[in-house]
Amino acid sequence: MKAGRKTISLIGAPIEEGSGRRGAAMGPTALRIAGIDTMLTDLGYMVVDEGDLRPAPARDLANHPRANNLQAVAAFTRALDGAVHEAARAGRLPITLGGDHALAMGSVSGMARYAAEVGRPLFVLWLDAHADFNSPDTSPSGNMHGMPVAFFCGQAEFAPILDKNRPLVDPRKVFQVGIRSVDEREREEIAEHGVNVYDMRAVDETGMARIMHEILDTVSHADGLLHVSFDVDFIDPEIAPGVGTTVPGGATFREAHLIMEMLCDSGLVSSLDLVELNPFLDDRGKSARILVELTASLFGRRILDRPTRSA
Ligand code: 4U7
Ligand code: MN
Ligand code: MN
Ligand code: MN
Repeated sequence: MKAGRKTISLIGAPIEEGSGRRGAAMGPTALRIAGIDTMLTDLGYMVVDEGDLRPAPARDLANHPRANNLQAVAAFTRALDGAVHEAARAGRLPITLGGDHALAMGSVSGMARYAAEVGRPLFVLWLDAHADFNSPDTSPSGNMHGMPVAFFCGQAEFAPILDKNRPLVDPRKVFQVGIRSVDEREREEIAEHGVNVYDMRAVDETGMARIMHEILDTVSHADGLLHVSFDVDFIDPEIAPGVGTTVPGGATFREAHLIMEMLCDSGLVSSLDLVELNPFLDDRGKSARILVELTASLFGRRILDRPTRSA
């Protein structure tokens, strides 16, 4: 990522139907207003803004009593699976601008297909307060933004949203960091399937640097691709309030930046989701701006490169 002039695709996914409330559909617009494209251009990247996705209507699917708005979620999943796969195949690095976290059903599935084609294992770094490993069977809410990890690991095959024979992600190649809210049955599923969870206690006890070294070493030794899925609620809500599912005790500003800086140095990141931003709940664009700042660190901005500005 550091070398050369890499091209980045910005893919807007204005989905909010996975979240059970309104507002996340304004996320892509807020990220653009916060300057995500010019920030990347200033860092030397070629940026192709593909605009907002048009969902591919999924009228073939019946409604599901325990998977709210299944048709709408499936429509975005299908469109995003295609768009992300296409961008990666064309040699561009896809950044999906969300949109609620159900969109990771599509973005990660698209990358899993790409990884299978190039013969490299796909790893997922899941930065979130939640594990998002529910299925319609286990979910207390029925909201699909709590199900994407189970979906791309093949553990939530309740409707033909994507091809059953698509490449799945091995749950042992999923690393979750920042976790502090897991449902009872979700907890059992995670343990059963071997998802790697670094909860907030692990962050406190071990420290973010050591955790990230461990994860990056594993990906690097396997010559893997690394998809990063960043849920705003990973950060403490006092810092980033623009999100519908706040959980206290989240990552600090510096912990989040350190992750991004270490990811940048690793050169392993193949794709990124920025999700769950709800501008309707935000405080004067604060959370959108933080997401753009964090993305800048991921793509090479250094503290010592930054102009000093007054607030
Ligand atoms: B997010 C929840 F019950 N687990 O399934 C559920 F607590 O993408 C929350 O991480 C899911 O923000 C949160 O509804 C989904 C709930
Ligand atoms: Mn999430
Ligand atoms: Mn979350
Ligand atoms: Mn299971």
